[in-house]
Amino acid sequence: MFRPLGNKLLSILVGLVSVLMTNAAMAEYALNLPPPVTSTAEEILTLHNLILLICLIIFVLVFSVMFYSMFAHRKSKGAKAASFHHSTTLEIVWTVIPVLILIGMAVPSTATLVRMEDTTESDMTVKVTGYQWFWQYEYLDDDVNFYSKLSTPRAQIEGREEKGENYLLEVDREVVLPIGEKIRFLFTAADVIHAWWIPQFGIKKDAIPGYITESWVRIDEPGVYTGQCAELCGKDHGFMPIVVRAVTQEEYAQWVAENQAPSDSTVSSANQGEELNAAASVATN
Ligand SMILES: [Cu+2]
Repeated sequence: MFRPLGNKLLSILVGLVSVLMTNAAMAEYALNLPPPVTSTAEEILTLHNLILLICLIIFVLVFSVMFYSMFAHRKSKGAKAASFHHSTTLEIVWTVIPVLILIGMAVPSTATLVRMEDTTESDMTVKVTGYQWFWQYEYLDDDVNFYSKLSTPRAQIEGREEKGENYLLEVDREVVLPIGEKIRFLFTAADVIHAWWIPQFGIKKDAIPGYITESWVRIDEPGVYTGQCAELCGKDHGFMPIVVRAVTQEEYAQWVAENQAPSDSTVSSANQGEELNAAASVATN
């Protein structure tokens, strides 16, 4: 009676496994976090692994005891339930052990959080403003200022053309940053709340109108890193990607020279930069 159902289940399972095992599917799904390229992202990955391991150990211990108890003390073997009501020792044990585990998790997590918030002694500052639905980048020390918008062709989005390799993760102007420098970001928004998120940097920070939030990175490896707005900000929320190109310091200096604003606007944006720096230090104090 159960044979046909069993066979059906088996074939569904085999089908699922074979779909998951194809190279195309394997390429799209990754089990772990993306490879970290900053010390913050590295620490987050380490924490993630550590806490997952602690959870796994607890899971195995609790379920082993549970299944063993259910099997060894089953009714058919004549097991009788104990009838005690109160055990101070037991209550202390099952309170103290979880507290110790939580402290063990809180100490490294707090240390990482504190390091993530420490934007002091940065080498340069970039102000990021979120708009519906693009980003503005102002390099406050280097007088570079531009907007960065999605460059995926409309035809790909509407399905009239085949989707490209970097579909929805490509922009007209990339954010160029030097490796090895401590880069401080100031985030704000001009309309609604957005969030600047690059998984490989370990940064996800809200950009809030009328308010400035801060973060920082020190990128280890040259490369192109992508991210997206991570705060539902309206109909094109999924169409305001972030693309950062991390380059050597020499290449960065060259890029700055090529992209610096013409001298007539230098004064106004320099003043703006100072005001923002002052505003940010007020916000953090
Ligand atoms: Cu947004």
